[in-house]
Amino acid sequence: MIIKEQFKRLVIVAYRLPFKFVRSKDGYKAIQNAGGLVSAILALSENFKKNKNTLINNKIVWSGFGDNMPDAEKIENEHFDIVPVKIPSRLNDQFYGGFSNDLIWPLFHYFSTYSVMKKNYFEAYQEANTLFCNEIIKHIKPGDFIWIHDYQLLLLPEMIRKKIPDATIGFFLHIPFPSYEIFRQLPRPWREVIVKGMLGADLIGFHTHDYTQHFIKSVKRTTGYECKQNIFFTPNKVVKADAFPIGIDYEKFHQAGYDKAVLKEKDKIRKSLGEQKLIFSVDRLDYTKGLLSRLLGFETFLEKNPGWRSRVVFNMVVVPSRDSIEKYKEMKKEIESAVGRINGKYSTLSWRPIVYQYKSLTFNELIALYDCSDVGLITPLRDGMNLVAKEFVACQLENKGALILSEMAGAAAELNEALIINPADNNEIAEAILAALEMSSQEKQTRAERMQNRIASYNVFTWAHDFFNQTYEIKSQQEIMRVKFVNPAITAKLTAAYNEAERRILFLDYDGTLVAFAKYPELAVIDDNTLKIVRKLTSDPKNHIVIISGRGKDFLEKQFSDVPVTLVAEHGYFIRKAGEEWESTISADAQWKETVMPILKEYVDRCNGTFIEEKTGSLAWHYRNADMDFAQLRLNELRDDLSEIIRHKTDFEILEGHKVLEVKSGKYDKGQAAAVLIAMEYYGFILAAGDDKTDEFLFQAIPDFGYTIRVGLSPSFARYNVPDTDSLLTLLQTLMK
Ligand code: GDG
Repeated sequence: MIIKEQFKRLVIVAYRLPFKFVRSKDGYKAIQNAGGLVSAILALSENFKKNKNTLINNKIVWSGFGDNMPDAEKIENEHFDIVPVKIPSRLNDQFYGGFSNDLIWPLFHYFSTYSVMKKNYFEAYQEANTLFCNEIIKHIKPGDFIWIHDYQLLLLPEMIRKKIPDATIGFFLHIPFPSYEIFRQLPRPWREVIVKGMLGADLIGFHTHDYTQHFIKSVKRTTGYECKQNIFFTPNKVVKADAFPIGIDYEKFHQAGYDKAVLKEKDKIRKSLGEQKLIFSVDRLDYTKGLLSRLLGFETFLEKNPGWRSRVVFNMVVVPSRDSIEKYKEMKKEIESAVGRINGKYSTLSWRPIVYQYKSLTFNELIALYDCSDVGLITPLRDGMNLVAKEFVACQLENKGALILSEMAGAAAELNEALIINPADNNEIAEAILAALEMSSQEKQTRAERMQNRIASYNVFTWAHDFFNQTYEIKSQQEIMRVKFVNPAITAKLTAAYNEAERRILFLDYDGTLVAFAKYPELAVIDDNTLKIVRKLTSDPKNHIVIISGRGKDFLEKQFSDVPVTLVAEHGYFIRKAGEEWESTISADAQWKETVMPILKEYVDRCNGTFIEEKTGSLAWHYRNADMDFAQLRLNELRDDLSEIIRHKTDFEILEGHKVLEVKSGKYDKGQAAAVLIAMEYYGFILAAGDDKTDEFLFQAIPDFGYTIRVGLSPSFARYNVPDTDSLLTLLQTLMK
């Protein structure tokens, strides 16, 4: 895989710094932290060096919380330039211990009852993310690729974006993104700040397709932004969300098994095991890891399979983590008491079923244990990915042990050849242990090799490169769209053309273009300021201003009662020139309404929050206030039902707009109405602005020399975009200066 030329330097931002700095006799000693991300980035940086990668040949910048940092001018080591972020310890308690670990961590792992929703936690979280932002922006250079990691920094992408609008920002979440039903337990304003915070990135990565889908749903429900094939259309840029299952440095783990020191370690383990089979697990102390269910599963196994007693030993290593927190302390006690109980029940003079260790292992010990194990027993109740599962597979050299893996781990999506279990079911764990111990060598080998092939290919480097490349792709897409955004140069061009023309016609759509959407159509009335701008436009005798809308004529008339504009109502069914009477452009009897109305009513009943708007020539089914996904389902059904009738009757047709399906008499649209008005005299300047699918007809009717502007960021026939109604109003004012 190629890393595209564009990125010159990698800037990692993660809560944890990859090193602890401990004072020693000769200054400071850097000690590498244990943990998934650190291992991944270190592996990556070593690989850059090995391959003399000239694109990313600078040191990697790593910014993180700088506790225990020596007070030195510049802190670096052979891999990293370190940018510490100073967070006062009380703030850190509330931000990291509080919001991150007492709220987001349990909630996103579906332990919602453990989540402590405190307002001051959220405030601390915002404050700490701001401290990160302020420090980082001091170090960013053009060409940097800023890669922000994990749940402690969900707000950081948007914060950096505000300060450096052009920055390239990737965000990766290492833990699950939960279903919307869980996410919505957060207070409403927090939800919005969190998803908008993440959307500040160009690319947002998750471990699995499911997490990505959960995120997409949460964004849609929280912000209403459109999303097509994983791409969000936010007001000022497109953002992509996708699955990037993190990998491991496969070769490092696989080859380590041949290392002399590891071979020695393996010898030691085998000698102490004798004829016994080994079941192994290693995790940080955490309630998400399913440590207790694992013990209960093993207990059930011993109970049901007396023949295996004294022939198998379960080595359960728990790595100390967060054990100053009450929940973790309690859990540790529970685990230790379960180990004591099971060992008490089944031990003999010469055999202890569980060897429990509360400590970290050295890398060599870990590799040796992985390979000597007959069974890897990994049973998290929820886990973003679980690297231990992949490492276990990579380390199977001789023994080809069997992997038992929880279906709740992200890794289960890739490691299909593992024995996949539900960790809440003791019996299933017990049966899987038996199946794994009795599995033939041939089958174990086949399964292990298949998994090895996969993780050897999509390893940590492929993962990172994939992420870089996808960011590059989305940046290029943004670039193409940016060209369309009205900028000062385009404004100048428009103004010049406006000033030159003797006669001008400006078509302005109403909802979403001049006036923002409201909960119900009748609430979207024009405000004084907008009316003033429209009035000023009409005061220039060179201007012909047309308000062109899908709205009924009475509503439009009321909004523009004393403004000399041409009104086009109901998508062109009616036209009224200033000071004249309404004229209908078609003659239709709208008989079809009798057939269609009952169908629409049925859909109002079947989809809560939807309503019908009746106009002379049309009936509109609005779904803006309904659950979007559910409405989408009903919309598809409604479209099918109506198409079935249209096959037999031809006096009406379907028109789809922004969160509305409209059924109208015959084939007319805004484009036809505009064409009629344009043909009436010679206009040297033509402008059309709209925000909706129905305005696409209008854009297509405008001659090539005209200017078409789509409000909002959506694929369009329009030549230009502006992000929102305010920007359009500003542009109109600029034209008149
Ligand atoms: C988070 C997500 C996601 C563990 N004990 C020892 C040791 N380790 C190393 C393992 C592995 C890493 O720590 C643990 O990674 P996990 O993925 O299992 O879990 P988390 O720390 O919770 O990581 C997780 C990960 O981020 C990456 O995105 O997979 O879902 O929760 O590399 O080898 N290493 C040594 N001794 C130990 O005792 N040497």
